[in-house]
Amino acid sequence: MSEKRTIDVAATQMLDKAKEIGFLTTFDRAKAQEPRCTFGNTGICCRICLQGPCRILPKKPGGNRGICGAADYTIVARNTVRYIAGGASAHSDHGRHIAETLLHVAEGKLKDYQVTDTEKLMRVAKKIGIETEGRGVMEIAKDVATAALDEYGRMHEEDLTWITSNCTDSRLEVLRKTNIMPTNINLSIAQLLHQTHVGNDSDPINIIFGGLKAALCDYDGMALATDLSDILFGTGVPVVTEANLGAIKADKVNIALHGHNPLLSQIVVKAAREMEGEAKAAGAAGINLVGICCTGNEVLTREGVAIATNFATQELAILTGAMDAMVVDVQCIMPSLRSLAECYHTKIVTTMPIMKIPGSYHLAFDEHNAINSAKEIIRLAIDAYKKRDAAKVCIPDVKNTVVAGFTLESLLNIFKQINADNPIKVLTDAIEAGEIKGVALFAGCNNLKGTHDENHITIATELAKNDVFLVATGCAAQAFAKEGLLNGEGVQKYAGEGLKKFHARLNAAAKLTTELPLVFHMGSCVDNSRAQELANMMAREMGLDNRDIPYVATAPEAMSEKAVAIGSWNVALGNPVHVGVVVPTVGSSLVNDVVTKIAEDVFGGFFFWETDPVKAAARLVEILDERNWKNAMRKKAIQAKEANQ
Ligand code: NFS
Ligand code: SF4
Repeated sequence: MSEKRTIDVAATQMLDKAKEIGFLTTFDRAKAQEPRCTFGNTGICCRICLQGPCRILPKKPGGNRGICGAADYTIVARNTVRYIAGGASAHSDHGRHIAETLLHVAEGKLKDYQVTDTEKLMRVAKKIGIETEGRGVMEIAKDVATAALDEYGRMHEEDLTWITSNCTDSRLEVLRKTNIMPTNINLSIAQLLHQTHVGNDSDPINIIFGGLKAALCDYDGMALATDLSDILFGTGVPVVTEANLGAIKADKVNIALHGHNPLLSQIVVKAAREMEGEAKAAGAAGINLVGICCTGNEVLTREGVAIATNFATQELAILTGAMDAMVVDVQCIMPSLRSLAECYHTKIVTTMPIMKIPGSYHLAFDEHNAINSAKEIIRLAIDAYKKRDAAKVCIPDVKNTVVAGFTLESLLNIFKQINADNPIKVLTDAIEAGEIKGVALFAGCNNLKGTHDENHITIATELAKNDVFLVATGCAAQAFAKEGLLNGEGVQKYAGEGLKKFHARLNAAAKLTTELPLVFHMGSCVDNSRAQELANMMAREMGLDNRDIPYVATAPEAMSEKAVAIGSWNVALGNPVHVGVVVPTVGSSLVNDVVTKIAEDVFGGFFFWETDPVKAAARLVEILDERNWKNAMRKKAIQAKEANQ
């Protein structure tokens, strides 16, 4: 564990304050967990049945296997894929919730939601093969929602629609040949839990392939979540806002939107705009919404709401003393928020039936009465504001300008200003000309096994220096937002000459009121599907399978089960994936070799672990160089062959 806690100046100030007043934060708790148990750390501890925990003790006679006889490779493989099952459940359940909402909108059952982006609805309908000609918007929306819901429980063996309609043909062939193409999200996840039950599958390869199948369900669930959220709430366009704890305003009613599901937060944004008057009547200058984690990314992308902070520093937003309410939905919400809030006037409001915190205020969010639910929450915040203790307020004066909202559509719109007929060619041409080396996706969390945000920033600046085009989602994108990488100054500071030239061309064409950022913020973690769509477009344009395109992914501070699922489907879809923490597969050299080496032969994609951010960046650049070199050679060979004919 690193000695330095964070590279975030605002967070450092708040952590010093926490120390001063004797608060223990997640940073202290991370320290308290050291040293870690080697068995757990490397993945060779099994707790799958009640005879466990069984650990692999190679030197003890009889100890080199679990009580049932499970070897290290079985235990490691099972543990790993169970992370995937957890992640895929979270993402796909989120998608299901959105799909249900769209269905109910189409059926006229929900008055507070609408189809906002009909253009996207039409595009998605066409993509998945739903007739649009001469049909009404609600009719089409109903079919799209039904098709999405069918992914979860269809009884017929048909490949999942969002995978087949997004992936390239050559990639679909790989997925089918390797027998990992799912036909039913819920089935594959349940089957994976069955597969890894005590006394079931002990073949590590078979277990890993079962895991990849569930990982593809994670991809499918998030791809449909992105599409349907855009249909319901609009597809984001470039927005300018700010990020870091300095976005919290001393003179306003501050409400943090935290979690992942946009169904509630979108309505809170709407309600807040209508309730400025009530806040003013309470003596505040108005209502200030800020985002944390992926709910924050959702409302940033669509509504330009500022970012307060990311996962590891969520508690610190309360420590500012000016957070009046924190409204949470699902995922990545620390249970510790409640006890911290007790020392302040802050109201923690849980809203979802599967996410409650003992002692916090639970307001069951009801889609049928969404706007009233949202107003009730805002009134709680206004009431809390009245009880705020001004003496306790201490907001770090730290924030950066953020240019975000780069859904794939809005990014392509910029490319379109240069090449109206074939926008993606703007990117692939720049790669083929050697101006930029390729694309790197930054995804995932914070992990306090390292210094908060350090891996994100170091790897991104190193890649920028090496002319890599950068896109980001999740808490990685929020790290960049806070540290000033999501604005034009970031380009001047960190980009190499080639990347600078490419950006200059985009800036000239985009004609926005502000310069484009160094890293393009593509949204929340479910929006990794947007980045994958970008990769698929690159593959189609370059006439290559995904295994050959200069595209890499990195999760510099991966933490959640969802991150494991995302990384795994990236590998299955042909992408090299860096992870910046040591993962619990290293306890079995066999499993570790399969996911870091053999995976490349089968899928083209593979994992690599590297905790040193400079080394990780160098390796990512090397991979891009290698793919570019191979493509250039291939092109030369074709040209030579053509010349000989
Ligand atoms: Ni992704 Fe987004 Fe953050 Fe990690 Fe959690 S908020 S869904 S899981 S911690 S990036
Ligand atoms: Fe031990 Fe086997 Fe049970 Fe795992 S499944 S806890 S290795 S007996």
